[in-house]
Amino acid sequence: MTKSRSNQKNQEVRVTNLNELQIKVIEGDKAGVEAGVNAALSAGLSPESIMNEGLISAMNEVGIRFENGDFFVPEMLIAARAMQAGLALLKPHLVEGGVQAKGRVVVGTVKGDLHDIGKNLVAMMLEGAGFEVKDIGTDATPEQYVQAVRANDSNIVGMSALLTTTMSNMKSVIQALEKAGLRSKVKVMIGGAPVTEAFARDIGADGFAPDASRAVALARMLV
Ligand code: B1M
Repeated sequence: MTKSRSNQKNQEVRVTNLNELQIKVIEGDKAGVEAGVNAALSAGLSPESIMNEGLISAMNEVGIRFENGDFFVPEMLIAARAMQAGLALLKPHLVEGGVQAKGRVVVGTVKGDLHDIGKNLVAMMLEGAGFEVKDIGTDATPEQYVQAVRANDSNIVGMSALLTTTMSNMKSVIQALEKAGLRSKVKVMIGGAPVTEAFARDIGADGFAPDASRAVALARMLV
C-alpha cells in the first residue's frame, strides 16, 4: 500500500472507531464506551482526540436531542454516566506524571447546578498539569467556596455553570470572597457552556476558558 493510501486507511479506521464510540455514549452504553475507549487507545488514537471527538462531541449530540424533545432527563443521565466511565479510563493518559505543584485550585459547580462532567474534566486536567485541586462538587454555595479557599490556602477559584439560570451565582461567589477579605488573594476563573469572556468581565472574574485544556493554560497564566 502507498503511504497516502495507508494514511487514508488510518483516517477511515479512526473515524469509524470514534463514530462507534459516540454512538455508545449517546445510547448510554457504559460497557460499550469502556470497550470503545480501550479499543481506541489500543489503536493508537490520542487521549485528547478520543475525549474531544469521541466523548465530548457525543454529549453535544445528546444536548441537541434533549433540546429537540427526542431525549429526556433519564437519557441524558445515562449518557453522562457512560461518558464519565470513558473519562475515568482516559484520566491516567491525560495527566502528565511527576509535575511540581503549580498552585492550589478550588473547583466546583455553582449553587443550583448539578452538571459536573465539564468541571470534573477541568479538575482532572489541572491535576495532570501539576495543580493541587480541591473539588467541592456540585451545587456549591458561596460559603463553601470561601471555606475551601481558607482551608486549602488556595490561590485560584474555578467555577463551572451549565445553566443560564445558575451562571449568575458565580457573581455571588465573587461577592462572598470580597466580603471574606479573600478576593485579593485568589484569581477567579470561570467556564461552562453558557459562560462567555464578556460575562466573566461583567462579574469581575479574572478569566474565562471555553474548554479544559484552555482552562489549564489560563490557570498557568493566572499564577
Ligand atoms: Co442538562 N442541560 N439539565 N443535564 N445537560 C444542558 C446544560 C442543556 C444545554 C441541554 C439543552 O437543553 N440543550 C440545558 C441548559 C439550558 C440552559 O440553561 N440554557 C440543560 C437542562 C435544561 C437541564 C435540566 C434543567 C433539565 C430538567 O431537569 N428539565 C436539568 C438541571 C439540573 C440541575 O443542574 N439543577 C439538567 C440535568 C442534566 C443531567 C443531570 C441529566 C445531566 C448532567 C449529569 C452530570 O453532569 N453528571 C445533564 C447533561 C448531561 C446535559 C448535557 C446534555 C451535557 C453536559 C455535558 O456534560 N457536556 C447539556 C447539553 C450540552 O452541554 N450540550 C445539558 C460535556 C462537558 C464536557 O462539557 O460541561 O460544557 P461542558 O464543559 C466543558 C466547557 O464548558 C468547559 O470545559 C469543559 C470541557 O471542555 N468548562 C470549563 C466547564 N466548566 C469549566 C470551568 C472552567 C473552565 C472551563 O474554569 C473553572
